[in-house]
Amino acid sequence: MRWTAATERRTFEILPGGLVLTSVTTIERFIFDQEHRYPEATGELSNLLYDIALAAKIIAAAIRRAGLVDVLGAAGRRNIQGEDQQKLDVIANETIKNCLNHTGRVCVMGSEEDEDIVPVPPEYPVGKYAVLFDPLDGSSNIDVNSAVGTIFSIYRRISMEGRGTVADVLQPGCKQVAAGYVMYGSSTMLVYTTGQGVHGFTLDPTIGEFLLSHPRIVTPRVGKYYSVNESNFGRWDRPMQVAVRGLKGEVPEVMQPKNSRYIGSLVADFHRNLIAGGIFLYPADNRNPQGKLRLLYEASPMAFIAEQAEGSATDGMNRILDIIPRALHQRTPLVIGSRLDVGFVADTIRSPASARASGPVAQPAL
Ligand code: AHM
Ligand code: MG
Repeated sequence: MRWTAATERRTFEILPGGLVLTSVTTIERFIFDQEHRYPEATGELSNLLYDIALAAKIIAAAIRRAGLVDVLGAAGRRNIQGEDQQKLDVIANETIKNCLNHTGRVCVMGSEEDEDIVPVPPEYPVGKYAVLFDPLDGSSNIDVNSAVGTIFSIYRRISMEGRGTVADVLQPGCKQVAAGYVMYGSSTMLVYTTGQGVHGFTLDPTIGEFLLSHPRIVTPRVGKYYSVNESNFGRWDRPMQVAVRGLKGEVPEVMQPKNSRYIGSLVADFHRNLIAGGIFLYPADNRNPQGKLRLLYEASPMAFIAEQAEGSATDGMNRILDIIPRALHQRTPLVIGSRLDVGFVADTIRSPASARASGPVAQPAL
């Protein structure tokens, strides 16, 4: 007996030997179909996204074998942030640069792991896009086999010709033409937006392709989770403390109490909240007065994805996508996720009553 079930994403056939997948939507086909809705599209952005997907597959393969080959641990050098680079940070960074630098689609790159902008080598042609990335975010999780991710952000160049310049990467997030992340978790997922909704793909390791698994992701308006490093509670200003106490249930008539979930890996924390609903916070504190996370290759791409999924993102005062960057490695406070939850935190920290509020300023005893 043969039976066929077609869904938007794939076609199955039940044959006497079992279920067989006979048609799927690969990331290549999906990107191609989306871009070809626009007659003026040249296909360059599609190909650039596909280059990034290729880099993601190479990085995923390295991570999968991390415990078996000598790629765990420190690389013995520090990046621009003064952080010890892990070997996989270096591998991921080189992989992405090598996948992008020769294609003629990119004019300049910027990476968390490189102090200055990364030019396209002189022997290769340049193209119209500037790409920023955090090659392996949350890399402190690598050695304990927890989820890590790659984050990327794409702008159209603003310089007129030649190799790209720093001005091409210092653009506000609202100018992004695409952004996304790859999560190397229990499965590898690539989630991206080009401003036409957010779409997720899961890497099928048996065929080595990203297949459409989460079309048109919309995040719940109110979430179940809040994600923040609460060991910093005593270092936040009082309005932020009041806001987080509100998320925990101190004002149940205004804010539904939430569960806490924090991995310490932005991609994984953000992804869980995107799907299940929730809010991620990395506020400024008295050790990191500008916050910890980087605007251009962490906050802005995630903010573009959040807004496209009907969520929102703020630094507490400003929409993340409106911030004009001044430096490649600029930091920003970040509050991102379900729209009403982000609104609650923004309203609370702007409220004069929060600055006057009583209650513990230091971390409450458990
Ligand atoms: P990284 O870019 O050096 O990996 O740091 C960014 C990571 C984020 O993934 C995560 O949200 C945050 O740092 C966790 O910081 P903390 O350990 O202070 O909670
Ligand atoms: Mg990072």
